[in-house]
Amino acid sequence: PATTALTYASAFPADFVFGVAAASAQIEGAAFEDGKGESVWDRFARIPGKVYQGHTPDVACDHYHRFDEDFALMASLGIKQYRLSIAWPRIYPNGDGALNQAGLDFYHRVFASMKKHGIEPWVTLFHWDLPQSLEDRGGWTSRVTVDAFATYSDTVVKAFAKDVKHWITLNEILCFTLLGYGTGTKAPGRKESAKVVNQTYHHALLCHGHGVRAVRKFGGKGAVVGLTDNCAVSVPVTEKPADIAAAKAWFIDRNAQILGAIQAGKYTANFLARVGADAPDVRPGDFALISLPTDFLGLNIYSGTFVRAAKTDTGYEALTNPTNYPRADSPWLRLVPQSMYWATRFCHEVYGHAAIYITENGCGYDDEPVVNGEVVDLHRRDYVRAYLREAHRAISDGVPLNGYFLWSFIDNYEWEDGYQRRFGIVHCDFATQVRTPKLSARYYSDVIKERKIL
Ligand code: GBH
Repeated sequence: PATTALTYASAFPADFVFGVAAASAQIEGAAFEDGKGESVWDRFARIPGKVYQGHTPDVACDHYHRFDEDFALMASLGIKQYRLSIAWPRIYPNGDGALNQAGLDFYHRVFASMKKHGIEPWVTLFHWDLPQSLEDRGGWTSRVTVDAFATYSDTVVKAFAKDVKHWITLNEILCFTLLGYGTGTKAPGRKESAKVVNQTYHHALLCHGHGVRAVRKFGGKGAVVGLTDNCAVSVPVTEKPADIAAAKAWFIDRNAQILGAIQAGKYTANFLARVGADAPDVRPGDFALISLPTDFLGLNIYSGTFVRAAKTDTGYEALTNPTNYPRADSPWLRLVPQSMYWATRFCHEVYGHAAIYITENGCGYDDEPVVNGEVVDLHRRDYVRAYLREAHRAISDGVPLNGYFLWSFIDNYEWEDGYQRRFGIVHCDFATQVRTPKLSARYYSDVIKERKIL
């Protein structure tokens, strides 16, 4: 007998935001045009051995010159929300000091084009392209960067308040601090002590606070602001209460230094006990700024760690995935769709944000050739569908998850992996700059149109 059931075709709420995301250094190119200053990634890419085959962000997707055609393509796919970032070195080539009007003019053109194509901007103030001049003065280890960011964020929010209603302060604080100053695998490639690294993310937290303050002061009516965090994600090995409780305890411990500190308005006792003498130096007034109320929490969700209940001090045990656990070509990107459900649910339960947006979710693969005018990326279609199902499940269980941005709109400069690793739903031929929407773009376009999982 026939069945008409299509359980997972459940609809998303009418106001659920479906978007795509990208970042300035990864797509714009024009790295030295119209007065843009050098960024730490422009410098880092030229250090031999740091980036795959020495690839640089010099040209990337040439979005700087092609944004209008890119927004036309976005619109043709039915995408009406786009998360982008502003390149700090375009606005202040030296990080502070002289303002570069040509940099502001570029983003005025970008926002005008988005408006023409019916696309709403979600703007990240900082997505890793620190002006090299600030790095030369200590970078994230120094309060000089915090003061410079305060001026930069005031300038940018003031300049674009008419065009932008959704602001994100910083992208993934722990990523650019731990990997930029600890392991040295991202720009600026430094290997500092734990004490110094901890100071870098304290400074980044202060910048988050300055960003929030800038939006409150200059954002105008209806402006909202939040942080985008790459929270550590735990997934209970079974959905029995004991494993869920263990996964939640791990989640609280592992997210203490960013989300925990913002919520508590201080570094928590547990966290301070863990870092001991390496605790960041905190000045009076720091946490008043850091814990300013925000309107939403942005989460970049890609993968997760399995956790189960155990007879340990903490009551939990985190498991290491065996090498044959399925993953994308990025080795860290194990395919764990349930991370979408548990990350948003634990964030909601632990921190109580009024609204959560997935500001990134996606997967990277190395070989995705265009064959007969097509890229049949069924692997990405599967990934997106599986994670969206878990997003829908979170909403059904009462999590205030209000939107989802797919990373990324187009293949781009994947940091130390260069142009080798492709995250786009649109293929970019970096030699010719020809764009080809992949099968996943058509799929996502249909999902957006019908507002349900197809
Ligand atoms: C995002 O970070 C970024 O925001 C975005 O710019 C980027 O293009 C996208 O992901 C895809 O990578 O080297 O084993 O220590 C994703 C979260 C967390 C991924 C840290 C890389 C380093 C793993 N990142 N992770 S490891």
